[in-house]
Amino acid sequence: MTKELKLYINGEWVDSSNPETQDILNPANQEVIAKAPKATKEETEEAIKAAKAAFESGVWAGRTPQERAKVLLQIADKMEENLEELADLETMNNGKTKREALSDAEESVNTFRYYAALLNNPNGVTYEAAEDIQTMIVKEPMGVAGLIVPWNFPLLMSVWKIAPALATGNSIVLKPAEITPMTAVKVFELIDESDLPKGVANLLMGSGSVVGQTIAESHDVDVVSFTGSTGVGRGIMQAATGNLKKVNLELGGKSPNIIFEDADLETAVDYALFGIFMGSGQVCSSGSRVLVQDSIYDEFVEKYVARAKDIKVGPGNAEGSQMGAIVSGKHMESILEYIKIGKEEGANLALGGSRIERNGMEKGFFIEPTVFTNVSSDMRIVREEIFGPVVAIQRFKDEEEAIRVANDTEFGLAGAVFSKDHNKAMRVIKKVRAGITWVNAYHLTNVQAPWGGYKTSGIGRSISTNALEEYQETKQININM
Ligand code: TAP
Repeated sequence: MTKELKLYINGEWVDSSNPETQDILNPANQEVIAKAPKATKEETEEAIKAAKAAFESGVWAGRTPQERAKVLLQIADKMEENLEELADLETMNNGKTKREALSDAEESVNTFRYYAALLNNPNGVTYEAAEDIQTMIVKEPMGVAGLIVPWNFPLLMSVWKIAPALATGNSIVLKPAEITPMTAVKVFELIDESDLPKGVANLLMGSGSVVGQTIAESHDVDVVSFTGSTGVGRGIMQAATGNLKKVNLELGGKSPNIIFEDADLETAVDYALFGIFMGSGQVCSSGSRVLVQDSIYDEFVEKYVARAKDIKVGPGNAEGSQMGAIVSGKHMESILEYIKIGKEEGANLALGGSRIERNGMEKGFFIEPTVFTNVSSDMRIVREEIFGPVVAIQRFKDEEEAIRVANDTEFGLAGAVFSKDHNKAMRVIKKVRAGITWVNAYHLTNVQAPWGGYKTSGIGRSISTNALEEYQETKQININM
């Protein structure tokens, strides 16, 4: 039976007054797995009001850090008990492989535990400002945090926002992407079973233009944390000007992966494949531009294409699938359009390029791992974020050209360098204008390290201790002793 989802407002599961619903699909076979409500502007305002009332009452913000940590750990434990279900829901709704979904679920549990542990730390500093004057600098919650999440990591991106926002004592209103609400609903079911007071956490399903926009514009929302496209991020920043709310943006990328001739070739090929084909390339930090030094270009491409050909594409829950479905038919069409553009621009299609409609994938949204070679920096497939399993492999002559080409982009999210020469690798990675970088690796990340981008890839940082600041005010208290 198709599950009918509900909104979670002020600690209650409620139906929307809007009779229109959104079919939630499994992108591996287009089966309808649930029907989601489309919250109205009024319902969004109601959820914000509930969050504000909960904040002002002090039921959460007024609790000691240890009490808040206890609730975060409860949620983490409940998620761990439901790890398989969370991963299955993510695979079913997003299309990613079960292995990827399990890793996201485990990292989500770690994230709640990490922020619970941080609550043991001192909350500020004091110093002698002048004779008889003691100054305290303290951190305080901001109030209501609006959390807007994309469809590519529905669970992990939700938790990356929920955990630090709650840890710091805020109330929250979360909006998942319209097409991928399943794991967010499950997390809220677990939150509902925890000791989090009513009204502190609210969940709204609905469109970006209604629910998301209302959150971004609301004068009762004090901070908005958004992950998604650069275009929508710009709109959110404009909408936030009404009450000058704090804005945290995690946006798109077109990240360079620089392979020098002295790199360990097997390692470089491995990570350059993982860098783009993980999550079917629907990852903001994907290494979608691979830059390879002239002298090893042909050998690299030969090995790379041979390995990419062997990637097993299939439904995320099928045994042995290494690359899952594209999240929706609409997004699949957009990726196929970019592949067409690449061919028209004169890039060489070395592998893939088509939708897969065989071996049980007839009804799903699957695209072959796609490799373009002999590309140049002016091509749209090199400049624009495709957000799919499409990689462009470019040549460079020397270190100077590698850095110039790597930074020739409006984005600055991620980047990597492959070389056995430690000094060279460090010299180059420091010049890559991006917030998340690797040397001789790709995509490895952990909750302790701040996540976010330079240039149009965003403002602020997620996870790590940096994320606490995104949800906090800073106050000085000067005491005349
Ligand atoms: P978007 O279309 O930007 O959607 C992201 C979220 O914003 C969704 O919940 C969406 O709701 C909502 N939204 C849409 N219009 C809005 C508006 N006017 N006001 C407020 N909210 C609005 O992105 P996407 O297609 O879901 O995700 C793909 C993009 O996100 C890629 O460009 C990718 O690079 C980026 N991304 C970046 C990161 C990081 S960490 N930097 C992580 C993941 C994704 P609906 O679903 O209802 O439209």
